[in-house]
Amino acid sequence: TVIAPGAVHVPDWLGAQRQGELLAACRAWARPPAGLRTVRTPGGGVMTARQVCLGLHWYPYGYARTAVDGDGEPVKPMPPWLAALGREAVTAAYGDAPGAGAGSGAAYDIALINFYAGDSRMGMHRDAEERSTAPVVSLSLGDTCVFRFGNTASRGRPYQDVELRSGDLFVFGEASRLAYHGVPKVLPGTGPRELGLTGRLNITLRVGGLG
Ligand code: MD5
Ligand code: FE
Repeated sequence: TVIAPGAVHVPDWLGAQRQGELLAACRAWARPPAGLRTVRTPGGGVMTARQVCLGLHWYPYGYARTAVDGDGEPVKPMPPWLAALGREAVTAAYGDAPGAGAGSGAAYDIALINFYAGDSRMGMHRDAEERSTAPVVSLSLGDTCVFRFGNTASRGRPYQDVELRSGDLFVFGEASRLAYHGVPKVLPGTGPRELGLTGRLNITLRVGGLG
């Protein structure tokens, strides 16, 4: 479903087996060193979603090679299979016409994994720390959330609220790459029972273009 130019939602893209495999990998990445951490914001607040990074470590507002606001250890590498999943996702969303959603064609080299407990939220923001214009690939596991997809001018209206469920793919590229967005609500207890996850995980795959 095309939500806006360049913003494509593909419900139920990951089947049960691939969801289980991705969750198991996320649990391994969440362990120290450079594991799951609480992100502190420059204003002295904390993000309610906890995060672990692969490839490069995101912090407000940049990227680093070590967990600068965590334990200081080197960030875990981006596995080639996850980079390949990013390419596959872009093709699933945009088709394989030459140049479709292309960006530079560079490899997906950053993954940000956000864990949302039942009361976690993410305020409206845009993702502008990457130097590449390649689409951001978003994969959801566990509980359903309300995802708020806004506009490029401000945090406010107009926006559209879309429910993202376990296994859903969302690709943000082209005119939607710099849109404001957030997660106003997680719907506890709505994930697939057999997955065995309490809460929600979101995995975003990105091309840094940061050398
Ligand atoms: C989430 N994560 O559900 C979302 C999904 C983040 C974040 O927002 O920064 O980790 S990714 C949503 C996204 C990414 C890039 C561009 C746009 C949306 N967009 O243009 O709307 O945890
Ligand atoms: Fe974001």
